Amino acid sequence: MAKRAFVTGITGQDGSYLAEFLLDKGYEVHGVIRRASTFNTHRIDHLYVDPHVPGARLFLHYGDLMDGARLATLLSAIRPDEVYHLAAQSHVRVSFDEPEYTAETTAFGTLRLLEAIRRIGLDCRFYQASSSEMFGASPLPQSETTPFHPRSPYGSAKVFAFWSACNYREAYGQFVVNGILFNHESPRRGETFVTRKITRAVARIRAGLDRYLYLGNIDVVRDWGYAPEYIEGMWRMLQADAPDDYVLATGTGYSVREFLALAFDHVGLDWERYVRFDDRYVRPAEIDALVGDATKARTSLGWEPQIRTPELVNLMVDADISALESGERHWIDRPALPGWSTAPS
Ligand code: NAP
Ligand code: G4F
Repeated sequence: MAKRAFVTGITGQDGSYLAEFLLDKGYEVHGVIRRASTFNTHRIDHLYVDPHVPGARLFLHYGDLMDGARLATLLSAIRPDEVYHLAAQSHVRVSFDEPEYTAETTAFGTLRLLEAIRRIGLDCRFYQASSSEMFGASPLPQSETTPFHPRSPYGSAKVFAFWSACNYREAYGQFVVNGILFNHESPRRGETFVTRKITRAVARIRAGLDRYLYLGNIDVVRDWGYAPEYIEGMWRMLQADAPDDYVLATGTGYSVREFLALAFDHVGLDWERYVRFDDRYVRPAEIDALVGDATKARTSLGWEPQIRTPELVNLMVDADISALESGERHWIDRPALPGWSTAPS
């Protein structure tokens, strides 16, 4: 019997790579999508097969983190072996504008799922998408034993979700893991996160379509890895003998300023001529630096990222240039990783 996975946030960056990964592994994949007046499935359209076609293994269901009854109905009907909970209001700057909505989705959304699983009596493994944002102002490098000091409504909501996950593991014996992931990026990254905003702007400025790129604080440091490698880490956490919490990170930090230099250098441009400051992108509270220590994931799960920030920058700039030149998004955009086939069927 194929394993059955339930994925929230399947239309996001991570959800789309995870769906590819699980389909490649032979899973039946059930994804939750939000009803919208426009199509929001562009990241997974290349994976979709009409469910009436024999052998289809990707199924999409309408649902929302705000609607606990719907989540319970879906879980009860699908009865997955593994739940990957990736959906969230995931933008830190937006969480300052919409703190209540962020808490409702990013914090209580996790609780709704955990409680639904408990009430149904479902025997499944649960992955919680925890975040390095929870460490906030804590000293570097940050590991599983570093105390949390969140600096945004998003970070606080993720701390609530983290402890809810631990609590359901301890109280009810559920197989629940927290993946504490540092920033991971790709050509599928949302266009308003800083890496993609930069690589997309490089492609447009190079083509003469834009003159300037407007940014906020460019002195902050982040540990940027390559999203498909982190997806494999999530899966490995759920295959372990016992549930636990793990940091995934590259262990290297670069400032936004350094990211800018790498990205513009890649096309032979001087970033200082094109970048302007706009205080609209400055946050009421900032995290100066996040750099992770993923020793536990390496020793316990055998997880080790291969792609570091400079290579990531190049692949993202190249993807944005090629998307602009062809007028198309390229969703089958990842180099082959060990154990992955090169293209989903
Ligand atoms: P993303 O691209 O922003 O995707 C978020 C997903 O959540 C989308 O599918 C979105 O649906 C869905 N979603 C948002 N609100 C929802 C709601 N109310 N009900 C149902 N679905 C909803 O995020 P990502 O980068 O893939 O990240 C995946 C998860 O990992 C998130 O929980 C994020 O907080 C966490 N995380 C990410 C990073 C990172 O660096 N990428 C690091 C640590 C943790 P739509 O497509 O309809 O908007
Ligand atoms: O790309 P960002 O918006 O990512 P941030 O805030 O680190 O959050 C991302 O990573 C977290 C993991 O640590 C995830 F949990 C979260 O869901 C998300 O995926 O901003 C990175 C840095 C920030 O310090 C920000 O202030 O870049 C700085 N920045 C400077 N100018 C900007 C901009 N960020 C954005 N988005 N846009 C700017 O114009």
